[in-house]
Amino acid sequence: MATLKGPGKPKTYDGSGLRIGIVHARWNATMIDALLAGTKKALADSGVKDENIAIQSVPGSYELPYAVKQMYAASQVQSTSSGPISAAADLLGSTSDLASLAPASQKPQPTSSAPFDAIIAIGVLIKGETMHFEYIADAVSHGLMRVQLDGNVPVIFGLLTLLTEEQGLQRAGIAGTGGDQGHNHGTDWGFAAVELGVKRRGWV
Ligand code: DLZ
Repeated sequence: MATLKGPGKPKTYDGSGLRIGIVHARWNATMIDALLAGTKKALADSGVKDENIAIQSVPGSYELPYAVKQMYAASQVQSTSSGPISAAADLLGSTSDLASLAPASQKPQPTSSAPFDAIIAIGVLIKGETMHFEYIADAVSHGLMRVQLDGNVPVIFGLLTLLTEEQGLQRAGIAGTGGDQGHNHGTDWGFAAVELGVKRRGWV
């Protein structure tokens, strides 16, 4: 049955030749972890190779636009240099990936040396008692849009802007309203990244 909301039944795109970047904030870690898992599952289901997914973390959502911009720039440098070391990880310092602690020679190497085909920015903002939420939500939304248009790279908007924690649990697929699990929006973001990454290589 067709649903009113959401992107509809995902058409399958072949992500096996794509390189995808993910930057996630660490605030509201329970939801972030679930959203990240949903995103990675959709990428894997689309055929994106594990070694062609680079993951970085930043403290909070406010840092997402800058991190996406730097990560993409680093992947462009990497694609024009012969060095196998992850330029993105070097630039930002990976915090979320144990593999980054390994010497460069032991790190999983990407099978593609092209710049990222799409980058997914993931954050969870929960409204508090001040105007903080409004300022950050607005700044991050505009910042991410700017990065994708100025940088000419698809940036997937994985920012949940929530009025309550319950809304986040539903949207992270942790706990729904009717005793169900809700819907993990991370899967939508993963599929969106693959679709845009594939289409970016040829719109007509
Ligand atoms: C400071 C702050 C607050 C109050 N709430 C959130 C939040 O709900 N989600 C989130 O991702 N980040 C939050 N932050 C942190 C800011 O995004 C940012 O990391 C700091 O202000 C430092 O720039």
